[in-house]
Amino acid sequence: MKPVITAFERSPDGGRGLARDMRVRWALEEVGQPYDVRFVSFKALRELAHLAIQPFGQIPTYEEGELALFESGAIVLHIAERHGGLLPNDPNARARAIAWMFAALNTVEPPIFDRSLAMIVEREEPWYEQRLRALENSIRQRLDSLSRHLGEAEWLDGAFGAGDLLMVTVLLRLKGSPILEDYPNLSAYLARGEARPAYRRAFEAQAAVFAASNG
Ligand SMILES: N[C@@H](CCC(=O)N[C@@H](CS)C(=O)NCC(=O)O)C(=O)O
Repeated sequence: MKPVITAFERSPDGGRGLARDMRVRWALEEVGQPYDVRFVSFKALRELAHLAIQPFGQIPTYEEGELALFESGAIVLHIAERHGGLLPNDPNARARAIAWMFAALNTVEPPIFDRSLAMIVEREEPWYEQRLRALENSIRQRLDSLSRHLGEAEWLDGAFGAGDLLMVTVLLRLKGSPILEDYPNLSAYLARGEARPAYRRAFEAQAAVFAASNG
């Protein structure tokens, strides 16, 4: 049985891979699991049928038989636990890999996401420049640490895994910004993630939906 995920019918990111269904698509592509997509409008996100599987009225969701899951991190973890290739078998390495998944979503993503949001909804506020600077300082603190940890390594902890997959999708939001360009090893890390064939397939699938909805 193919799992069914949800994605925006018309993504506000312009098909740049920033909507969080991208993570789930990428994980499914990495493990070779075919999937179906149910497209939802912003209106449908608020309807009871969707709220029954995503209490916060967001995408992505993941349905497979009796299981309905929400939260992109939980979905990626579920996929990684059910298939080989995204988590190491050694228990300690596996625990560390899961720690990197949390680090991506809990520690690195918040200031990056808040900056993107501020650039959209707070631009006209009198305190916008100050807020932007504060968020960019927070991002730099996180990137300093991430860059130091990564050093010249290819991936965060040994082979590519679910932690890298989430971290790359988080850094993607900084693509092309001068902030990321100050960290050549992180820019190269992002490019390595984007160059993975499974990433390309996921990216093209979600970009095609955007192109069709605007064509
Ligand atoms: N923590 C959630 C965040 C999900 C989320 O923010 N989804 C966005 C798209 S990337 C969404 O559905 N936004 C519409 C809304 O919140 O109304 C996850 O990782 O799944």
